[in-house]
Amino acid sequence: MVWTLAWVVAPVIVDTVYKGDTCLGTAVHTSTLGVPATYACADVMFVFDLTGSMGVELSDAQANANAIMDSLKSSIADIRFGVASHSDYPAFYDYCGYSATYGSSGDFAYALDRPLTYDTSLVRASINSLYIRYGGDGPEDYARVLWEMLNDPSIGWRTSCARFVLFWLDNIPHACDLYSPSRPYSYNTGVDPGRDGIAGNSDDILWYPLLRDLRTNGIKTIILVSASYTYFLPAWQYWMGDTLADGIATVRGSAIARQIDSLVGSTALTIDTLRPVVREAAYASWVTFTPPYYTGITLSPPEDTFNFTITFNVPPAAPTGLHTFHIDYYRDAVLADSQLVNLWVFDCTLSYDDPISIKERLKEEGVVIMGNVVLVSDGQYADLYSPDGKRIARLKGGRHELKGKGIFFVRGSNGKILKVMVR
Ligand SMILES: [Ca+2]
Ligand SMILES: [Ca+2]
Repeated sequence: MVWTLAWVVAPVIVDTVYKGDTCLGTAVHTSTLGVPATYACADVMFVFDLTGSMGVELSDAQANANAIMDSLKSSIADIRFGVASHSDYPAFYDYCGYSATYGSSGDFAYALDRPLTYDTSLVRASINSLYIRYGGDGPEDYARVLWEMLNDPSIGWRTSCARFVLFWLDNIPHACDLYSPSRPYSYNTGVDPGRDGIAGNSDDILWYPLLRDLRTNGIKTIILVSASYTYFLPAWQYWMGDTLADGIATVRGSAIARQIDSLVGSTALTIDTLRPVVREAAYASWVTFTPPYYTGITLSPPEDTFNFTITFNVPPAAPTGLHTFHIDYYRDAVLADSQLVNLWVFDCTLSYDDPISIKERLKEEGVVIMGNVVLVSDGQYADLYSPDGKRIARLKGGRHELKGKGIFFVRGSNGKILKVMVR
């Protein structure tokens, strides 16, 4: 893959491990990860509240859509944009201590107007096609819209690029847990009934768990609060602090492009967690990372490096032979880079590296190794591998000379694997 948000110095680890307790059952490596304080790659969703009070903000965003996209493109080489919009559920609700008509006919809870694309003319056309609806009561279904950013597969987020939601709005969300006297900015705004539109069942959306999920899924949410409703700005800054993103009062006119570019760029300096993960679950217990992750990172431009000590500990029951798996490095839930691991596992036999012992043992299996010469019995064969697991040759009955110094692996026709060092 192309390195984007971080890169490992050594993309391939090769080692051998003798399984079991009496032999050395571990191998230790150090992995260095370089993390730039900029984004090479990003997906950006523009999201618009289309309720009645948003007319000025929408026309301003429509007039400046090209400038906003051009400015972000100048900062991030590989960037795609998409569009979503909403007003509110077109229904009356009476639940968790609040009752109101949320929206009327013509209102809607969520629409994906344009999945993520490189084609900025399509994105601009989608933004220009939006028009103002109604929205009923003051609060709107922002929780539902942000929930869809996590759950609508048609958006098309890439796994290895930074993810942004830029949300133009001017009010506060419906959510039963928004009324929480133990927290600041407690409001009683009723239920967000979720996709089924029915209050009081399991798909209702809660606000604070949603913020946590946005954070753990690496979706950075930047709220552009209408310049006419800035008294909601402190609440949004408090809430979005939970997602490691921000809320800001919208600047009207062409300056909005620079404002957004600056906000997006500044988020590249902070990382919630930088974490290695073994991709293949079956190998997760073989690998220990020290530290397990880094957290609360503030990068110093242009980049910082982070080291992980990787310990491979092979269980006694592991099959002998070559084991191939991957270590993925995640920068706030975005796959930043990967490492290929080729681990050769041997039976736990003391003095296995002793050439005489190897010779005796191999002799039983139809293969004899003497220095750089491999003798294979008639009717038998042995496969010769390089340390990274590539099969170099199949050695049939007869005498074979290994060319070049280094480590080779020989797999006999009975499946036994032995390490050969040619000096
Ligand atoms: Ca409403
Ligand atoms: Ca529901």
